[in-house]
Amino acid sequence: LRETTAAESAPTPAQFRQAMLRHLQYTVGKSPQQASLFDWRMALSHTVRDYAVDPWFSATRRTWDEDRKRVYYLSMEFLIGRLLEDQAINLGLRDVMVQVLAEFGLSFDEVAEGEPDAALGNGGLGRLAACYLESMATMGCPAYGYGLRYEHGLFRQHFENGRQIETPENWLATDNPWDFTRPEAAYPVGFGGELHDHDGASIWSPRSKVLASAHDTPVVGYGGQWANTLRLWAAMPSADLFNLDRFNAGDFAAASEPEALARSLSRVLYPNDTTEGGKELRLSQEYFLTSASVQDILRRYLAAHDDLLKLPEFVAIQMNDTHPAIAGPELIRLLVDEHAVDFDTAVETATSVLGYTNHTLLPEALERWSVGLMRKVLPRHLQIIETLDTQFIALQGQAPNPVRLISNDQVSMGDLAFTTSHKVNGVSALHTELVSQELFPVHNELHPGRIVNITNGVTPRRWLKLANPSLAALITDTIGAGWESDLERLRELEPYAEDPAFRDAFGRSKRQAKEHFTGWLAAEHGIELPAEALYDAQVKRLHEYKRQLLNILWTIAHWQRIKRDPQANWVPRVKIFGGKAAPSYHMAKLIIQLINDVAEVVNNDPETRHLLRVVYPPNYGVSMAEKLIPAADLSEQISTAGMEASGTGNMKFALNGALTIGTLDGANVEIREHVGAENFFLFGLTTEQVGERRAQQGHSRAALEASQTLRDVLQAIAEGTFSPEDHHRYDGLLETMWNSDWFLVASDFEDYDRAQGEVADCYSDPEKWQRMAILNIARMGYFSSDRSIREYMSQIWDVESAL
Ligand code: DL6
Repeated sequence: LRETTAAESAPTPAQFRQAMLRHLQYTVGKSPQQASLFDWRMALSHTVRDYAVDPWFSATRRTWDEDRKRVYYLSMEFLIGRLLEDQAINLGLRDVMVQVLAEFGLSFDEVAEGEPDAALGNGGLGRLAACYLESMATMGCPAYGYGLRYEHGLFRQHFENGRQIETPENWLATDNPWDFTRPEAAYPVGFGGELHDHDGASIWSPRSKVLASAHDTPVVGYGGQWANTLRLWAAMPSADLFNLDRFNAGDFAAASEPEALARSLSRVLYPNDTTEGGKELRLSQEYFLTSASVQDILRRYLAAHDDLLKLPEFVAIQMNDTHPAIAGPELIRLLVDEHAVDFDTAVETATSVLGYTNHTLLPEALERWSVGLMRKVLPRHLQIIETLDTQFIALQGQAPNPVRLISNDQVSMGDLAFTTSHKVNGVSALHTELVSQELFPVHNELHPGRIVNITNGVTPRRWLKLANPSLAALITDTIGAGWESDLERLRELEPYAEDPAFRDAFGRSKRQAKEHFTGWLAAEHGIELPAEALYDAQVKRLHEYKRQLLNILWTIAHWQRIKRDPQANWVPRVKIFGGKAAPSYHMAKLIIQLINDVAEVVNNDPETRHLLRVVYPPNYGVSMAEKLIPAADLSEQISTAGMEASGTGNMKFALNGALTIGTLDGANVEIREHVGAENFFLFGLTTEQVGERRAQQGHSRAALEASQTLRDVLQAIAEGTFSPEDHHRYDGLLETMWNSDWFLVASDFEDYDRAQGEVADCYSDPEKWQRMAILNIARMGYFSSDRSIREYMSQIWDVESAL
């Protein structure tokens, strides 16, 4: 039905052409003869955006008219990538757009390639937020995404002598055609200052105020029936921030100081996804996002209602990790200080409205702010947290060592988020289990049922239909259209795993995806790759727990084996790596350098280069992923069990017909259950075994002593085989391998090697491989973000679809 609707309202090529030429002339100010690719992209984007406005208006109008409950998704990160093709697909405009451009001798790919990625996120958490926004619009869930409009998104990465170098990203350097600026939606956000007591009430007088100003992007659902808003806040210097007296006295720098501070709030995305840096600025950014959003939410609610106690009937706020966890105290503050609600009622109301998604168990990523910093930046909020802490301790009765929101002079944002939420969710079944048992056991006992699991998902529009047009076309030809918004329908492909003609067609589509990727790789990076090899990919942020190290050590072992017996029947492999390391994460950067050093040696070895290549295209991001993931045969999901909360790359690869080699970690567990254990290459210690192994003294040395293969690898590194100019480059890394190995690379190496052997055997039997790949695709329907959003709507937000 939705597709029919989009198709019915889709313009004819002549109408689209006219609309685009109009924008070219009147918005961009160019004629077709003078227009550059940039000009065409601007005209095209404005044209597509126009078609988004009608569903956007009608969705907004209906939500007001029907007085619907709205969802507000607060996230410090939205890793959106490019929007042009995504919006065009959802509006049913892709074909007409491609056709009209061709009439002007333009290729859509060429025009689209100029669009910068909106890289307002670090990795999984931010990309998940982008998938969820798109799915909320597709499901007709009235929603706003709230984030920050960073001037500089995630840094650009390039390599110099194999080392990661970071430079600023500049996505707003040219016009952003998707933005609607809303100067009228602006809120003051206060920082610092003093508390005064007035008749027993606390009055906060902030030291400075910064204006948050809204920029809106319509997010259209698939089929174009519904659209929501992504509202990003930019920090604006307001008139009262500028010190005219100082300026007049000639002290220009001091006069602009508050203005500079304001600007820095939305200037950069923190490039760490595990540790926080620049503490004061980071906390201020989090509060800036949260306060502006909560003020906006209350303003919208009060425009149609007057009873603030009914807020939970009309408002659901989801906190994406602890980054916006100050939302609880902020909402309580606004209710108590500005709307005269009593404290306990305010707490109850806030808790009924808020939900918290936990995305990590890593202690270094669980935010804690020092009490001193909190007092300096947010004194009134600290006071509220202290009261919440007292209440929480009381709730624990006579417990000798109660859990506290404030301990060791630090505020634990995870504990705060938990106590101010009516639901807390983990992002995969295993992760949720660990959240309940290990992270929040006391909370869980006090509030049984508050913790729920909602396994992550990915949007099939971007990650299959857009990214992999040849496979998407094959699926539509085979089972008909409609799977895009009903992904369980992929099950209908199952019988085709036995059909030789379908398997051949699948093989051709994979080859096309490989050619698309390698064509881009050659044009962009001058790297040529053989198309017939097994493409074995690990793309994700660099982190020790994700174990890119295990992968590259195995690659060295594989190279050594080929060299020992070059005539054996080797399966040609391309090892593909992609991902960025946090700039201050030394070990992760060293692993990047090792991968690049190994690539240098292996790729230049005439004896092996037809059998093994290592490639690491720099600056991995959403648009590279869209080309790379469809081309992969093998997906590396090899984290130490118990450490990856879910993963979503694992879902994108399997949905595109890559087989997974992986541990029982995060959503791998559920992927394996869905696709079938026989269609998944499992290896490694389980979460429980990881705990036991770590407790064993000398486990790293013992594991190395048991593996001649791994010792040979480490020996080659130690001898400087990959760093002839600096034999000591990897001393630190080798020392870790021998003496600590917290991430159990050595312990899992032999089993990983066995599983990689199975991969090679299986790939040598194309019929078998293709059958397994097709069954993976057919059984991945569960991992659509539409399913995740349906679960959030029913289990957490209590909101109905408007469709
Ligand atoms: O839930 C999205 C994504 C998971 O798939 C990854 O497993 C997890 O590592 C990631 N978590 C973060 C945590 N950052 N912080 N804080 O990015 O979330």
